[in-house]
Amino acid sequence: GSTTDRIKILEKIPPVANPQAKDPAAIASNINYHAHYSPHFSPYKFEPEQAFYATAESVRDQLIKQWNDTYSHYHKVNPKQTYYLSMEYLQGRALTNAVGNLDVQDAYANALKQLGYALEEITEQEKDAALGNGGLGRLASCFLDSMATLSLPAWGYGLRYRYGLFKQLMTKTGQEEIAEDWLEKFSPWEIPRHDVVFPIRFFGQVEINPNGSRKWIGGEVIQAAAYDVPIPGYKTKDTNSLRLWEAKARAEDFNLFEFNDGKYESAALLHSRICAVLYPGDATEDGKLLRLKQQYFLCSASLQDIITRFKERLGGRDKILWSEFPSKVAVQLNDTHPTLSIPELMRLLMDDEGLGWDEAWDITNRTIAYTNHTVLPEALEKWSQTVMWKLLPRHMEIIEEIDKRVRYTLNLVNGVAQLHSDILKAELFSDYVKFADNSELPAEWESAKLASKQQLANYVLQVTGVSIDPNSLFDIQIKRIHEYKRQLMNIMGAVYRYKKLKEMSPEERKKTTPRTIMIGGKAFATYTNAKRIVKLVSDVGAVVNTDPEVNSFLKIIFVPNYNVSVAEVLIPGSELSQHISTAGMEASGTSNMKFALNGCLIIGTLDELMLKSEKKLVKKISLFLVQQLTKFLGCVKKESKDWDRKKWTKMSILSTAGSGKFSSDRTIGQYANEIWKIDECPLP
Ligand code: NBY
Repeated sequence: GSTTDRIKILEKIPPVANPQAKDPAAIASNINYHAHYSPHFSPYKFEPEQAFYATAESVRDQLIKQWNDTYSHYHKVNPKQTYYLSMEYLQGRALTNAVGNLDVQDAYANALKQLGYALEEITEQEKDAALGNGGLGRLASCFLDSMATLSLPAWGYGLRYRYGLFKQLMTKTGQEEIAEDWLEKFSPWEIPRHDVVFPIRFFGQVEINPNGSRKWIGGEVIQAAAYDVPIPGYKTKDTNSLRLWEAKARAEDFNLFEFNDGKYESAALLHSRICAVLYPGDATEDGKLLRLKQQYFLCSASLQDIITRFKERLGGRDKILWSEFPSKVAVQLNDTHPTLSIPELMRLLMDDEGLGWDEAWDITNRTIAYTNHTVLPEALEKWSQTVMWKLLPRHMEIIEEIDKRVRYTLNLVNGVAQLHSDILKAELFSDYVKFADNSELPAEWESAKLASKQQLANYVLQVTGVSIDPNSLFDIQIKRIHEYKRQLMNIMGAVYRYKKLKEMSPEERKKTTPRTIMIGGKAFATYTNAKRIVKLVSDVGAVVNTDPEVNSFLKIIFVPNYNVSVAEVLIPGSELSQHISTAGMEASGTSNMKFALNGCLIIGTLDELMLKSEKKLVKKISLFLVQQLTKFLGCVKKESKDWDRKKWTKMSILSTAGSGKFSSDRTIGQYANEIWKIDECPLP
């Protein structure tokens, strides 16, 4: 319909607030209510963008009650609660997830239809919240979903970056980065909590009180302000929170005299930039001081908030029993980035609450756990002592003391993979084999896969202009571009395939399985080799895809701007995916699990080095390439010879059936039992 048509429809539907609307007509009125009474745009506009915001606000209405109820319930029951601290969350889009979890998908689709829109057209309007880089950030977001789904009292804490991970634009010269302005208009999902503000100090010095206790004073103070994002669970009313901190300067911290004097870079203004941009991760060279400030900002704000809540929930008891703290609070650190939480909790307990070292250390030890995500030494963060002493003098005292006392007794560190996994045991599969051979399932399975491949083909056409054949084999590699992840080997394999096809006679070519190879991922902006790989893939594609002799047998696509919502189109449409990192380099990988769950077969590196639990890491990736390429091509050849639809379908069904273990619900259930020791706390 046209703009005027839609305005006419709106005029016929009374705008009604009704936040609990369930039937389509009432929901349409509620959407109209938001279009009218929470206006963010000029009146009489109801283009897809305005319709998205009005719909999202209507869905948020549905969430608010259960969100508030969940919070009050936790407050009343006062269960042990987990706090997941992460510098990164790759949330993607929230609308589809919210209507799905609220079980109002059909009602909203119907309501929007009455308003002249398809739900898909509206959900497409939402910008991805890309407050993360890759696997580590997406894992954090999956964990939040699972914590809510399992009715666990568990919140996330992160930073409200103004600009998330850059948007990848493909030009003639390869990748170009442009800022991803996810907050350009506003996010309908965040609620500023104007009552939740904590001071965060940087620099300054340590003062020794007459009684010998120490206090950190001076320096610069900035405010951390809370923004909450609702995290609805699947098939539950429990709605948890992701609390994102924003840096703010108070009027009294802002030196107007200096500013009038032409000193526009006043400390307060500089500080308010702490949350300006997500550290683009991965290669870890620069922006060190800002990054350290960001990390401390997250740790300090979150811990002050946690301690405040701990006190509030004691219900007016005036004596605080600090020994109870670890039975009310579990803190999980997502990799090294938030590890300043350890000295910060020590500082808060000793300097602000007056506890002694031993008691503070015992509490800290029993409260905080840490997950490691990498075996690459260069990805572990290091700070110079000079910088640390300058920025965080009191923390350095505490860190040195910890180092002196406990250097050899660290506990509670877990990784992200179970190496000796036994899930591939034949017995486990035996039950499923019956279904895989069942006469109806394979046909249904294939048609579902074909429908997803068709959607993926439409998407590829839309973003690259290249049309691909949904009946060809879809072979996909999507992840951050990194030498150790070996996209280079994959594209070399594709070149080899192309050369082989060129050598064949037309009859021979017809016997091969037509294949579409898709590679997508962002390269760190200053990582030259990674950017050259991106360019190579797109250049090889340009040659192959326009070669009339072979292009009905092989297409090579660089999928631009790989992110969560692009993954949601790519993964369901995949039949084969590449997980070919150099042995010993990948902590676990996570998209491999999503591919397997979606019935995709995966080619993976047999990590013999890790299996033999050898400590030596493979250092020189380039030396590997030729030798590994031969092996890789051997594997590729075997897999194309084996390619027969019936066999693929059976393997695909078995792959999905056998991958239940890789649900993040299982992971979080295990974290809850084994590490956090928290119980579910569902709304009655
Ligand atoms: O975490 C990934 C690992 O590479 C992958 O093997 C694992 O499965 C996944 C989940 O556990 N790590 C990852 O995504 N790391 C980063 O994105 C990252 C971000 C920032 C920095 C370093 C790494 N940094 O130094 O700032």
